[in-house]
Amino acid sequence: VLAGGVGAARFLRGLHSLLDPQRITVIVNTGDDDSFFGLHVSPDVDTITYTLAGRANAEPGWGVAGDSFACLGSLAAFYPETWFQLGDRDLATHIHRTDALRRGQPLSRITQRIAQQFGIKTKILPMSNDRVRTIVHVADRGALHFQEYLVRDRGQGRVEKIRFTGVRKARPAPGVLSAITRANLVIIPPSNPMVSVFPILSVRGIRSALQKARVPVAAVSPLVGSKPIKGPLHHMLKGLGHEVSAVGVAKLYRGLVDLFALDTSDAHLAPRIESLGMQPLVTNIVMHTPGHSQALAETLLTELVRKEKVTDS
Ligand code: FO1
Repeated sequence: VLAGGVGAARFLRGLHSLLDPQRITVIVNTGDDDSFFGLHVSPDVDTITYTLAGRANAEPGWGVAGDSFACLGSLAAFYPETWFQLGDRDLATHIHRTDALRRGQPLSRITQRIAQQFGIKTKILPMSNDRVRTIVHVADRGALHFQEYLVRDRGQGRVEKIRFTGVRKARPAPGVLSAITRANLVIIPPSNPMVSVFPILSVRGIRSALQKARVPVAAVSPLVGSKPIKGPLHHMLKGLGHEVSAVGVAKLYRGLVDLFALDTSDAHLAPRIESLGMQPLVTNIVMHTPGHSQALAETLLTELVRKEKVTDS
């Protein structure tokens, strides 16, 4: 599974209830990692970890359920900017991660240890141990770190360009390429393609490993109608000249994805998905409850296994 944050985490929660968790490997975007108060925060990795551990906030989906914010309140005395809501329990994760990084441990090993600590059997791999940062160029505001764009500025402004600094030199984390090569199926859950999935695909060797793997690849639309389930994807698609619909997203995955799931309310777009060379799968993609997550994962798995059999024969 190639994962961004909340959408991917909710999908994984469903997949977890259907498969042996040890058979699942998640390759997670680290382009939106950032540093706050000298601490290394990996929002997507943590969202997946907390969700799979059953410890995530139900809404908005990130952070630890029931967390308090006493430390952040006290930090406000020393730092002018405390717009990134880091809870007390969440901070323990960042303190440990930062400490271990300073001792020279790779992010992948630290991520695995944190996952173990949370009782998770699924392998969670950061896309790379090397530093990659998503930079969003916004009209009149210039180049912003992803969290500044998304959280501080609430995704406002016209997006002119998106860059992943460091990605050319970044190597996939140990286990990433072999997970793709050995996979039976690859799934891209409903995540923002431009800032959650493309950073992963831009790391050297990952896209080509996927293309060579010859296993069915499925993606789920992160849009329902012209609205994202979460986040500012519609502004990004529009700003960069793409169609703001499931078709616009599917086009970004052309040549990579075999099966594209789109919402029942977008059923009329299915023929256009088909003309891109992908099999459309019309289903309910909005995951309000664990039941929805399981139903979506089950529908996708059933269809993918069928494809796998067709490909094998
Ligand atoms: N998203 C917000 O909209 N506001 C926040 O204050 C915020 C804090 C935060 C803290 C820890 C964490 O792991 C994630 C957090 N997020 C917050 C979510 C996150 O930054 C984004 O949703 C992802 O980067 C996008 O995948």
